[in-house]
Amino acid sequence: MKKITLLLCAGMFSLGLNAQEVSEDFDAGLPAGWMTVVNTGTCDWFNGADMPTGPDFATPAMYFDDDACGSGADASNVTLMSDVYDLSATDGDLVITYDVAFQEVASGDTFVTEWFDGAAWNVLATYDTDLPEILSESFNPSGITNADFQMRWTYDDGAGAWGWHGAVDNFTLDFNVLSTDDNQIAGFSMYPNPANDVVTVKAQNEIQNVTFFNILGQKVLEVAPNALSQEINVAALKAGVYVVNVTSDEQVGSYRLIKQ
Ligand SMILES: [Ca+2]
Ligand SMILES: [Ca+2]
Repeated sequence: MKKITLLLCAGMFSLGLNAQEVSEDFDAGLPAGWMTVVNTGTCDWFNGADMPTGPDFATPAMYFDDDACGSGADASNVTLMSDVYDLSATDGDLVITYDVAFQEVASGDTFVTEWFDGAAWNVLATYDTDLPEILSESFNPSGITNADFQMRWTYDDGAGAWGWHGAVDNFTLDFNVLSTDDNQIAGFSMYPNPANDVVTVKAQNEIQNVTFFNILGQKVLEVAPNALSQEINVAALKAGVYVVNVTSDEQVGSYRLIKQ
C-alpha cells in the first residue's frame, strides 16, 4: 500500500505540464520551414500589409492577391503550408489562433484552413463570403497529439474567377508539453518507443517495479519484473502518451512512452 502511494505521488510529479507557444508574425516574410505551393495556375503568395481591397493589416501578412493575378488569368489554387510541429509529447489541449482576411468579389472563391493529423487533412474553417473586418480566429480542437502536425491555408478562385485575396497573419499554437523527472536510473533503456504491442525495459540493476500512467495521471498498468530486463505487453493500452515510473535499486525514474 505504501509503495503504491509513493509511486502514485511520483506519477503525479512527473506529469508536470510546460506551456509552450509557437508564434509567427510573417513580418520578415515566409518563416523557415513554411512554404507556398501553387497547385493550379501561375500566381504565388505575397508578403505585405497592404491588401488589394478591404481592411489592411497592421504589419506584413502572407496573402494571395488574385486581383494582381489579373483578369482572364489561369484558374488559381494556392496553398500556404506551415512548418511541421511535433505535438506527440503534449496533453492534447491545443489552441490555434491566426488573423484572416478574405475578399472574394466573384462568387465561388474560397479560403480554407486545414490541419494535418498525421494521415489526413481536416478542415478547421472555410471562408466563402467577404469578411468585412480582419478576423482574429481561435480554435481549440481536442486531442491533437500527433508528431506531424501541420497547418495549411488554401485560396481557390473558383475555377478562374477574378477575385481579390485571402491572407493570414499572427499565427500561434499554444500547447502543453508533458515534462518528466530527470532522475535517471543507471543504464536504463526502454524500447521500442513509440511501442506497439511489447516494450522492453532494461537497467544495470534489478528493476523492481514498472508502472504506467496515462496523461490524466491514472495508473493503467503495473508490472514487477524483479529482473535486469523485462518485456512488457502494452497491446491493451490505448494509443497516446504515457509516463512510465520505474523503480530499480531504490532509485525511481520517470520516462515517457508513446503507444501507437
Ligand atoms: Ca505580421
Ligand atoms: Ca483568378
